[in-house]
Amino acid sequence: MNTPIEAAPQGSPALRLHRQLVPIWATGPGLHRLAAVNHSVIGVRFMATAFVFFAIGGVLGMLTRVQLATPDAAFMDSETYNQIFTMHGSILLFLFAIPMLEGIAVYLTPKMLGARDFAFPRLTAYGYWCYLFGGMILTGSLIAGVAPNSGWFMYTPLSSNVYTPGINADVWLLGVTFVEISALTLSVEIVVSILKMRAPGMSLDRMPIFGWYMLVTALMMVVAFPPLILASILLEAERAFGLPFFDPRRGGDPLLWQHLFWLFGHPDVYIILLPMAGLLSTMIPVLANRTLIGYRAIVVAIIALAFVSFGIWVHHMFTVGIPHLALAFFSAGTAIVAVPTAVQIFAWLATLAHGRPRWNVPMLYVFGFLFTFVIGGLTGVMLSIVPFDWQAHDTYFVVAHFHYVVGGALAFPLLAGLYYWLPLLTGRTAVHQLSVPAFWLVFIGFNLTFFLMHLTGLLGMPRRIYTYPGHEGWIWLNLLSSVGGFIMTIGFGLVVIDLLAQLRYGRRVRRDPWRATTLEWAMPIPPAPYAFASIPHVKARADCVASGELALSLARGEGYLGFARNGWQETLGVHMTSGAPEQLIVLSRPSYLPLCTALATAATVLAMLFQFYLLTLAVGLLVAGLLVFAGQNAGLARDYGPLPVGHGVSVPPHTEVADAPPWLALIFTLVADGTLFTSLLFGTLYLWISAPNWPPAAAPEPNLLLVLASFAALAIAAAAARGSLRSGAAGRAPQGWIALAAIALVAALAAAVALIGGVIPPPRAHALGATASALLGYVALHAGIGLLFLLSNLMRLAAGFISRQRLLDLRLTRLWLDYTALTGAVALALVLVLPTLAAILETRP
Ligand code: HAS
Ligand code: CU
Repeated sequence: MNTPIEAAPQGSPALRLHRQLVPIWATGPGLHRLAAVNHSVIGVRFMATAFVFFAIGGVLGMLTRVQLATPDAAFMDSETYNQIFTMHGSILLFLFAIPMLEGIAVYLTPKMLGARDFAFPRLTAYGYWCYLFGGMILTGSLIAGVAPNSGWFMYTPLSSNVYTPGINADVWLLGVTFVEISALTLSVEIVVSILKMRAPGMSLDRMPIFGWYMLVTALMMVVAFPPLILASILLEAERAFGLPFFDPRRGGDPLLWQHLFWLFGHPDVYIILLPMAGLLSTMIPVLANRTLIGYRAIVVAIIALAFVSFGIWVHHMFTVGIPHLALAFFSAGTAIVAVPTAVQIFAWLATLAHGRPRWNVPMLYVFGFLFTFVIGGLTGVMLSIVPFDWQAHDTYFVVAHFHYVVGGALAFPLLAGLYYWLPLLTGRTAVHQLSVPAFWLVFIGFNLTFFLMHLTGLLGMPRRIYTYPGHEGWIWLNLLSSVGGFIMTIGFGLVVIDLLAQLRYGRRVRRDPWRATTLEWAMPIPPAPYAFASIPHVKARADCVASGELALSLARGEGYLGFARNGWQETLGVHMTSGAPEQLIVLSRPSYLPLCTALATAATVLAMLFQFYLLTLAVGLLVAGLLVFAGQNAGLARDYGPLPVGHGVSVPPHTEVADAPPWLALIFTLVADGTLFTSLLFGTLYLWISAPNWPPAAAPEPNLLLVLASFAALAIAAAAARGSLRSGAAGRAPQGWIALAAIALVAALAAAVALIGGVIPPPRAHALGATASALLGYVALHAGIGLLFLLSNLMRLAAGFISRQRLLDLRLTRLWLDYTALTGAVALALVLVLPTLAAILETRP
């Protein structure tokens, strides 16, 4: 798939350039494939793996339909059913939906934006391996019969050790967190790549609409995943070490889990929707033969949607006992979310109405999407009305709602996209004999299965029951739902056969079969590993490009960077808003390190799962070591100054500019980290305000001296990092400052650990002690990571990667230590005042 079938004549400029670039960018054969970092390769792996998990999740769903087809069925027992429906939901949401959108983002975004690759190729590869191993751990548990069994939302106290004593829940908490951390790294990478790595001239308002969708989605991911990651860590700490965050007998609160979970869970549904809507907004104009109507309105709508979606999570909790005023607020907020969604629906309909639509297979799926999604959206608005939700909550009506929206928003656009973009991946167009019947089977099966669930739900059938008695009037509805499920499955089977037939027998195409207007078609297909032989200059909105003609000129090297230099994998970095060329980004080469680091990370997760904590520590340190090592030869070991990039433009390499990708990446990582920290503060204050059994019996007295010492040490470390940066900039040796920062960090770490040791009430006895030790643990962890930054600085100074012009490393360390000192101050202050806060409470039983 790496060799384009460009039949350029011998010695033509295009062929010569191709021959120069391929050895630089290609992934090696055989075992070298394990070292692949190229976005096309990793993107395809992500999507293919996600499809495998889709099949597994789908089979599990069918098993539940077999069990529920008839009343009092004995096909499986309740425990097996619990594992199967939990894994069905968890696999489809965490191992299919999110990774699939990551795969699409990785594969398509650079190509649509006119870049040669993503900003951190090795990180992409690491993210993929973590996803694969995390997915294997989760599905493996199913084979071992210890799969998670408390539902995809893992509600406490059901998932606490009292009710789920085995390792089932731990598998979920650790496995899903592992996969989420990989998703988080990718989301940071997506944001940075979209902001910095576009074709020159592509200002933000010239970005193809898909770029906007991915940017908003990735930003949402940066802030949506941390609450769930935190919740999982806290619950795992409760299960493994007895810290009672969710145990009401010891000052915890099971509802805290629900808040943190839905704080992630609700935005997550739009995180799934938006990339698919992005695909639709890209395809529909091409299929309708006219430009998208309402580009600006859509951009505004999705930004609004992103904001609103973080404020309405409580609609999943209308029945838990929320004050009336709050119910009204969250209900109104939820209903309002229909507006930005409607803006997009109407923009698509208008584009279709004003164009000359082609009625082909992708269009058939677009129709399938519109039909199902609108029904699902409308039932969503019904559920946003509190009195209705009180009736329908936890019934099959909700199951019908979310299958309509998820199926509508994910399955149909995805299949439309697959038929649309597969020629790009494979160089072949569809065969079509099977496509149309396959569509109708999926469509009819889908609606039969899920439409009837509205009725079963309104008749009162609850969710998550493994069987039901025969006299409730639910029998035929359930049977028909199951029949529908089989029809849909046969449909999906046909789709797979159809796509395989396309791979094998499809007609070969050389470029742009759709007369598309976005840049991913402005290259020979299938794409070469370097994507663009030279990088285009964008003069108008980048979804109005004559891709076919542009492709020829780019292949001849007439754009930017139409040459090979030093064997570097080069691409251009631009100003974030204006799109003016600003830096030459030199990307990292294929390496086995991502695979090794992911293996070590998986070992850490497994060691934790089986409670070998010393081993956990050892392999955890190995992961840290590998990460530091991986950073050792990143960047360039000497100063270059401005280098020519073509068209008379010269820009410095990214190592010599302020706004380099790693700098932005750290900023967005800290945004994610800060969200996690804020969630921890929220959790602490939430328990203080509303958990039962507060205040604790013991009167705690934090050690003021240690708290002050720890804070002072963090401040000294941050100041020393500034000193190190200043002397680096002045051309002096910063090693002394680095040593001072390290000593201060060790002192801060020691003080935080000592404070944890002395926490009263003991962390296991009451949530007050547990939250205090969690806050202190946060400080200690960040101080520890700060030490890794300093270590890396020393090693890279010695290896010549840091100079007066190349200060990125020292700036990154300064930023990290500033953040550590800032959050440390807040955390330490809270630990200090928590006991006083607790003391002012009335005793709550
Ligand atoms: Fe949802 C539960 C409300 C969209 C996914 N949703 C879920 C769950 C999932 C999910 C997975 O308020 C269950 C989780 C679990 O396991 O418990 N949802 C909404 C609303 C929208 C919505 C208002 N959901 C989605 C999307 C999803 C998704 C998108 C995945 C991709 N959802 C809820 C509520 C619950 C819920 C409650 C909790 C239920 C419970 O009790 O547990 C909106 O974003 C939908 C907007 C879209 C439209 C269609 C197009 C718009 C047009 C414009 C005209 C329409 C108007 C409205 C002006 C509305 C065509 C008129 C209103 C009428 C009713 C006629
Ligand atoms: Cu929701």
